[in-house]
Amino acid sequence: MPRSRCVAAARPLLLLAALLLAALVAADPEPAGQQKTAQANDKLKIEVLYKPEECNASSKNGDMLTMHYKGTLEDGTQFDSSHDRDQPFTFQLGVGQVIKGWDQGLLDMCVGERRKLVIPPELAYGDRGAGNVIPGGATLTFEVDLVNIGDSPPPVNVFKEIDADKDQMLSREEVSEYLKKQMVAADQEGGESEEVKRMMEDHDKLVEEIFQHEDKDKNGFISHDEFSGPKHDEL
Ligand SMILES: [Ca+2]
Ligand SMILES: [Ca+2]
Repeated sequence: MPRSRCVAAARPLLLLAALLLAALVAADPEPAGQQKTAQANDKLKIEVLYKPEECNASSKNGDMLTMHYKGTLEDGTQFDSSHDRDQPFTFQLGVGQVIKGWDQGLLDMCVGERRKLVIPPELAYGDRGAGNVIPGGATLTFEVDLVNIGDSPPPVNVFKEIDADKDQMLSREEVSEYLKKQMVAADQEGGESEEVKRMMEDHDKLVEEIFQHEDKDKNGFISHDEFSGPKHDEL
C-alpha cells in the first residue's frame, strides 16, 4: 500500500508516455480518410490462470491497479518483467495510460487473480513496435497478477492542461511547452532521467509525430474532438 504514493509521483511521465504511445501506436501509414476495414481478426485472448475463492471487489475503469507482470514475444523472448525489477507497476485502468490490451484485458479482475493475456498488435504497439524490444506487428503475451486495487485519483484532463490559452485547440507551441514541462518535472524526480534525456533530444520529432497522428484534418491544431488522450473531467 505505501508504494502507491511514490508511483503517483511518476504519473506525469506515464501520462506523457500514454499520449506518445497513442500517437505512435495508432499512427496510420495510409492517407487520412482511408479507413482500415477488417479491424483485427485477431482478438484479445484472456485466460484466467488462477482465481481466488474470496473476491470482495473486482477491477473497474478508473481504479488504480497494482500489477506484477511478465511480457513475452511469440518466440518466448521476455521483453519486460516487473518481477525482475522486484517492483510492481501501478496505473489507472481504462484511461489510456497503458496499451489497449491491458485496459480491456484487466477488467473485472480480483485481487490475487492471475491471467494470461494474448494481445494482438492492434491492441498493443501496432505496426511500429516500441523501442528496440518490441518489433512491429508483434503479438504480446502477458502473465499478470493483480496485487492491489486502489482508489481512483481525481481525473486528469490532459487536454485542458495543454491548452494554455483555453481556445479549445492545441497548437504546436502548446504541445511543445507541455512536453518540455513534463520532461523537466520527470527529470527532477530523477530515476528515469536517461529516458527523459532521450525524449528531450527527440522533442521536435515528438511534436511532429503527435501532430501527424492527432491533427486529423491537418489544420495545424489539435481540436478537443481530435485529441485522443485524457480530456474529460470525469471518467
Ligand atoms: Ca490553445
Ligand atoms: Ca485539427
